[in-house]
Amino acid sequence: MKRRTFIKLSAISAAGMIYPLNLQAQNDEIPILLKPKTLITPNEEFYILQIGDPVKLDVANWRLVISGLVEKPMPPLKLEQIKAMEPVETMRTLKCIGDPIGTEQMGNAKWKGVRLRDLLQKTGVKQNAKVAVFQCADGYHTAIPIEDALNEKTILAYQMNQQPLPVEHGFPVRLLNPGHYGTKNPKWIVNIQLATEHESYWEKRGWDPVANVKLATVIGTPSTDEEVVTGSNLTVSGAAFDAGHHGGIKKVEVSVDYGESWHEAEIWAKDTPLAWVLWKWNWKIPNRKGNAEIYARATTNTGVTQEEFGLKVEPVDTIGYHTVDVKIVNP
Ligand SMILES: Nc1nc2c(c(=O)[nH]1)N[C@H]1C(S)=C(S)[C@@H](COP(=O)(O)O)O[C@H]1N2
Ligand SMILES: [Mo]
Repeated sequence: MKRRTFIKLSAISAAGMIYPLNLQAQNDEIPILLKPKTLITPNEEFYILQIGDPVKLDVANWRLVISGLVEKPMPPLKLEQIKAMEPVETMRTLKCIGDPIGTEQMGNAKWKGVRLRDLLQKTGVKQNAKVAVFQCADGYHTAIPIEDALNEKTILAYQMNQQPLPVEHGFPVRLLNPGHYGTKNPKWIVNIQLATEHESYWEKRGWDPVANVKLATVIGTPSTDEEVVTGSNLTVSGAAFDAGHHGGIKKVEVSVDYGESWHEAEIWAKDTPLAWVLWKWNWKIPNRKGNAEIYARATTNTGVTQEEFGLKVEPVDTIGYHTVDVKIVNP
C-alpha cells in the first residue's frame, strides 16, 4: 500500500461517505476522492484534441462565411454580429470517438452561443442541400446532415464556462452538435457550406461518418492497479452518458463480483441528457487480500442496460462495461 493513498483513504472515512445530494448545486466540489469531481469541467482541465496545433485566430480579421446551396447569400459575418443574435446557454458533454468509454477524452461545460438554425434561416436552405460542411482554419473539415444543422439544439458556441471560447477549444466559434462525438463538433470554423455531399477528414481515414455517441459508463476512481485496503471504505465513482439517444441515464450500478450481483450507485450530479451524470458508490472492501475487478454499467430511461461487451440496440448502440482492476492489500 502506498502511504499517500492510505492517507487519502483515511481522510475519506473521516469526512464520511454521505454528502448532501444536491442536483441543483452546479459545481460544488465534493471534498472526497471522486473523479470527475465536479459536474462542470474547468476549462483548464478540459481535454484538447485536434489534427495539428491549435490555431490562434485574430477576431478583427475573422469572418464566418455561409455559402453553397443557400437561397440568399449573406455578407461574411463578424463575431460581434453573431453575438448580437439571440443567445442560448446550454450544458453539453463532449467526447472523443477514439475514447468511447471516456476515460480521458470527455468533458462537460456550460456553453453560450447561437442556434445554427437561426443563421441558416437568414440565408435560406436550397431544396437539394443535404449536408452542412464546416471548413476550419487548421485544415479540418467535417459535414453533418442538413436536418442536424437545422436541429434547434445545434449551437455555434462562442463562450465556454463564462469565458470567451479558449483558443484550444476553437475560438472564435465551434460547433456543438448534440448526440455526436467530437469529430462532428468542429473548432475554428471559417466557412459553412451547404452541399449535396461531402467526405470529411476522418471519414477519408476510415472513421464512422455518423459518429453517434454510444451509451457508456466510466469508472473514474479508483484507477487501474490501485492498491486498496482490506476492510476499508472506498468511494467508487465516475460518469455515465448516453448523449440523449436513450432518454438519458436512469441508474448506474457497480459490481465487484464479476457481474454476479449489482449495487445501485448514487447519481449525485446531473443536468439534461446532453450532459453526463456523475455517480458514486461506497464499497466496503472485503477482509481478504488479492485481486478484485470493478465493473460499472448504466440503464437508460428507455430501459436499455449496458451488457458486458456492448449491445447493438436502437436507436444507438452501447459500449461494454468499463472494468478496473485493483489490488486489495493489508494496511
Ligand atoms: N478544427 C478542428 N476541429 C475539431 C478537431 C480538429 O482536429 N480540428 N477535432 C475534433 C475532435 S476529434 C474532438 S474529440 C474535439 C475535441 O474538442 P476539444 O479539444 O475542445 O475538447 O474537437 C473536434 N473538432
Ligand atoms: Mo475526437
